[in-house]
Amino acid sequence: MSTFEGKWQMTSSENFDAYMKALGTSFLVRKAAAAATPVQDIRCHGNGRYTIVTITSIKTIELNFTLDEEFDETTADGRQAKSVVTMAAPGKLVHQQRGQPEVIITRQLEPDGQGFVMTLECKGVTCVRRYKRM
Ligand code: DKA
Repeated sequence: MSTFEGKWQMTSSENFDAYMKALGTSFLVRKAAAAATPVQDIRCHGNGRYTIVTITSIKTIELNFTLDEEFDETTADGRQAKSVVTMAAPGKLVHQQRGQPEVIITRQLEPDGQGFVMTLECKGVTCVRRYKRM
């Protein structure tokens, strides 16, 4: 069965600057973030526990969570959020950041399990980033 477990390299990004503007991210951080080509290292520990490490040349962000359980998150751009991640369907992880503003991040596995599409939504602005298994 295909899972999110593994290392993934970003291969494309659409509308990231507009998404970061909707978040309220400063010009300098937007420029630095736009230049990054992240690798995501996703580990599934069982019983719904996950670690997602996003590695860029600017910073490394580690997220630890259990599906369906709210946790305190400091986001990549420094916002504080009450977050929850659910497996909305097989191969579909939905990450809600409840805060100001509200953000929904969806990771949808491709049918062959060799990539996923990450969709980030804030204030009606949608950014799409594609990742391939390394
Ligand atoms: C993603 O995982 C979206 C988040 C990328 C963050 C990049 C670094 C931001 C530094 C402020 O593709």
